[in-house]
Amino acid sequence: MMEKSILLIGVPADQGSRRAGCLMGPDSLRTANIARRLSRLGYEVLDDGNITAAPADEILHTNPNIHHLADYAALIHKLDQYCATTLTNNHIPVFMGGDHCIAAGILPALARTSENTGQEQFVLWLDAHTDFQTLESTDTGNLHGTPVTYIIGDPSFDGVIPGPSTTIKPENICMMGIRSVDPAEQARIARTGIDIHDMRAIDEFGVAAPLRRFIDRVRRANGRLHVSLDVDFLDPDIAPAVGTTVSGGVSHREAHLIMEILYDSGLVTSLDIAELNPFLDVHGKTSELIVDLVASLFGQRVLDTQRRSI
Ligand code: Z70
Ligand code: MN
Ligand code: MN
Ligand code: MN
Repeated sequence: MMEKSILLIGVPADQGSRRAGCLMGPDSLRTANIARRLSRLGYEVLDDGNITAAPADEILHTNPNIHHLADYAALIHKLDQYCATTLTNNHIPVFMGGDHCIAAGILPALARTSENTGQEQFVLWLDAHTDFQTLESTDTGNLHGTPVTYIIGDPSFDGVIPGPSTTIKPENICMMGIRSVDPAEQARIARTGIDIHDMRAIDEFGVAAPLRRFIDRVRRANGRLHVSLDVDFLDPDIAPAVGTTVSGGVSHREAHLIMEILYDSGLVTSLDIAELNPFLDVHGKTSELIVDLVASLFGQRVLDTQRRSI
């Protein structure tokens, strides 16, 4: 997949939490020269500008904490339409968020495309959080905590907002970096077949072995692999530009290794970058780190002559 051109798409959405700033994410990544870094690796890089959904009248829900539900539905619809009309197999889409709500719009559309080509859609979810709240269980009411529930299909959305056109199979999702799970998320997660590697597992076994096992599953299934990168996956010391920092995150070296192994697999078909809040950054260092990681995902390496057997 990696010989194709890259399509950058900005999604400056920040209704998913009560902390403003993620809407600056796309422009911060552009300022950190994401396009130039990728073209230097030999890709044709196109920037399709930003996708926004018009503000919608609030939908009242029985859970009084929920806010911006109508905006969530509008964003999902807009992204779904965009993917259906614009994406082709000629480009690898790189969605620059925006908070993690964007995944709820992107993934059902990607899964539909995969279904059309007879392939399975897989997702590598890199995050401190499982984002496994439902409309009923969320106590913060922050919808960026719900996209995984939405994409696998959940009755709490039925009759409230339109559900995903195509669902993702829970067993096709692998999560890494997890270190903050709400009580309401625990029981539901245990019931799904999601492959979860929390920080305890990473400390014991590292990132390479579990990632390679997941990649093998994707390859055996002739799958398409989407990478969803929540900036809070990284340790806040190296990536402070997120609203919900959780200490004890993935290191600079572990993160690059993940990206390098993913590149070597040749299986990555799409990427989203979520939760980058440049308002909270220190001299742009988080945006620069993210661009550096994206470069590793697309083939940047330390030595030109590097050879590796997987
Ligand atoms: C918590 C909630 C969350 C991202 C924070 C946090 C959710 N589970 N997700 N940052 N990306 O509010 O539901
Ligand atoms: Mn997230
Ligand atoms: Mn998170
Ligand atoms: Mn596993």
